[in-house]
Amino acid sequence: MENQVSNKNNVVISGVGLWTPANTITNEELVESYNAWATQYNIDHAAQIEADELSPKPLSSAAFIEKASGIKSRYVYAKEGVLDINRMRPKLEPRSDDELSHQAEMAVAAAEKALQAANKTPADVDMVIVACAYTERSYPAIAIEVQAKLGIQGFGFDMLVACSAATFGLQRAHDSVAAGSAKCVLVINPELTSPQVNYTDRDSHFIFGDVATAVVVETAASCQSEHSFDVLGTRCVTSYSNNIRSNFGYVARVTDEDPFATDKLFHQNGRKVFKEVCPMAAEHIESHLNDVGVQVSQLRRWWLHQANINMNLLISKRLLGRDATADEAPVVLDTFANTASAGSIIAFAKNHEDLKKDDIGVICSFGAGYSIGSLVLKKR
Ligand code: CO8
Repeated sequence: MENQVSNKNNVVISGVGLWTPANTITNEELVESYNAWATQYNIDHAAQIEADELSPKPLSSAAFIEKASGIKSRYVYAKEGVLDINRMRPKLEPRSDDELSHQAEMAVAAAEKALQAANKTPADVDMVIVACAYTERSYPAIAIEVQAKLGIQGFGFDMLVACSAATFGLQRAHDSVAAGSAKCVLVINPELTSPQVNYTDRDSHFIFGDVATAVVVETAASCQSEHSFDVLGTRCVTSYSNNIRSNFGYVARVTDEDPFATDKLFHQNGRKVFKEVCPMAAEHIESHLNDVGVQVSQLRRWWLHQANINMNLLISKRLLGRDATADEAPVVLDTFANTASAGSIIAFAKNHEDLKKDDIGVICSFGAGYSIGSLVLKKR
């Protein structure tokens, strides 16, 4: 079933912006710090480990990380603290209520680039969606803070859909423009993931990076961009799963739990996620293409979610019957790692200007929830 509102306006994507933090952490740096932490832990807990009361912490390996995930390095908003074995988390300076929040700062930087690409100014925008995996506070919405900073009239709101936040946000933007409730929407994904990463968990310490992306969605009639895309269709689906979870939340105050305990950070059953999500994503893309009358063989580009290179290879191979080339399904995981909902948008930002008129591509995200979102785009 197509998640489509009746179209009053033709909707286009007219600009995309990518803001990349200045700091990087390579696999080697991360593994060296994790292994030093694990070794110290094992020394400190030698008696309990000997008595079988505790398990020793296993060592990590840069070679494993690259082979299992395709990740070589990641960007982080703040590097200080992450590699310090007495801290194992980033160190951010708190900001007062009168200062721009960290996430709004990231969002504004990406939004300005997207507006420039779309040849728009804040005066053209009337709706701001901040869509990401976490927001650093509940209210006022980060989107409204961004709206104020950029001087945008209209309205804004935040939405959280983990790795599918960007595509779900783009569907909200598309539907609003199609229905006429907004003329020009900024969908921004300030993915500040590092505060939620458990850098003492060997299975997940390497997965995530920080980044911000932004996309401008508007009517075809108002578009003045050099590179724009008709939105042929959007589709979102969710199916409940506990296999990717973070229990961090405001209720911890009254359940008397440690708000930063291991289960409050990102954790997953990665193998199960891999096995269950790949077929779901492949079927999702196939049926979406089918419903908008596009053959898989017609796809010029796949801007896929960037969680794991082997997942992307499997999904595209299932549909194409062969491996997709790097030109067909670009990978940004090696340098960005998994950036939650921003991954497919980074792939789009870095790989869309070469498409020719009428070339067709698909943006598809998949992740926690489970959630899957896609947009089929045609170059104008
Ligand atoms: N170093 C060395 N060895 C390791 C390491 C390591 N770092 N980690 C695991 N191993 C070992 C394991 O212990 C295991 O050993 P053994 O065979 O002896 O048991 C062996 O290597 C294989 O381990 P796995 O089975 O865990 O390894 P996989 O090959 O399955 O790869 C992956 C692990 C990379 C995690 C893989 O399963 C994967 O990518 N799965 C998909 C995960 C995914 O897409 N998740 C989506 C999460 S993102 C999301 O939805 C958004 C959440 C919101 C953002 C959160 C921000 C913080």
